[in-house]
Amino acid sequence: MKTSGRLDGLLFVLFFIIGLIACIWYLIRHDPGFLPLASEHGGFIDNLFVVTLIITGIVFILTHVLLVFFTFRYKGNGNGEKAFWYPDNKKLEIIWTIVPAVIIVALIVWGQVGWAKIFHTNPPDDAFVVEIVGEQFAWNIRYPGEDGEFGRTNPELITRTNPIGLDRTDPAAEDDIVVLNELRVPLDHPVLLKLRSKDVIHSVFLPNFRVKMDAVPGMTTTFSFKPTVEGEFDLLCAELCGLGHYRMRGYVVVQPMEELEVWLSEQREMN
Ligand SMILES: [Cu+2]
Repeated sequence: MKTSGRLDGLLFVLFFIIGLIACIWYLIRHDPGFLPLASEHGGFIDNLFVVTLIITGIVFILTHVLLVFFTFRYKGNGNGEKAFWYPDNKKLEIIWTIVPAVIIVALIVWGQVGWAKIFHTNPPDDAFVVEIVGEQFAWNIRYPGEDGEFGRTNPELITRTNPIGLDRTDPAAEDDIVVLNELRVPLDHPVLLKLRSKDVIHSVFLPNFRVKMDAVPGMTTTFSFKPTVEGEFDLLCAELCGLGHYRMRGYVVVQPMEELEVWLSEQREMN
């Protein structure tokens, strides 16, 4: 069995090198980048992802190169060698504990500070407010209308034509506009999303805007962001919410406020 140890080692090195090349080739072929960015805060999230990927990538490659090197360098030759007993090295252990700890804490603090800015900062009073009510398997999008106020809803009033159970006897509900799967938001203007769900947990996912937030039955969750690119984008559900989850898909239209107001008044006439 003299040669088998050597063969195993060579196979391992070969496996490692082929695997590494395959990973790099895959990354180059399939653009690992994010979808085009269309929101103000998204740049921070992208940077955080990229920096984390670079740091963990360097550590990944370094540790694996060392792993292969040591296995190869100190392999047995079948001559009955005894392993060298190396119980501990305080200095080395302190270094490899403190260095990763500092890097990880720095990443976490950076992430937390940025996230607090995105999530725990109150949106301005003139933010464009939209309500999204998830259901299996669609998004009901409600605009508050001219009064800027959402009217009362009542689950008992839910019908095919009144998917969120809007109580039209409430004066605030009179000008509310409810559309299906069509989220329109103004360009370069803060948007506040109010999310609810009629049945199970859904997750509002706007990949281009780096927005993802659960819509939970019985409560209202929020997310505010500022769209910075005009166009049409995806509105997806990121929570496996049932058999039709895959088709729970809407779209987002970002357009200048004036155009959006024209569209809203058209919808008001139809509603
Ligand atoms: Cu869903």
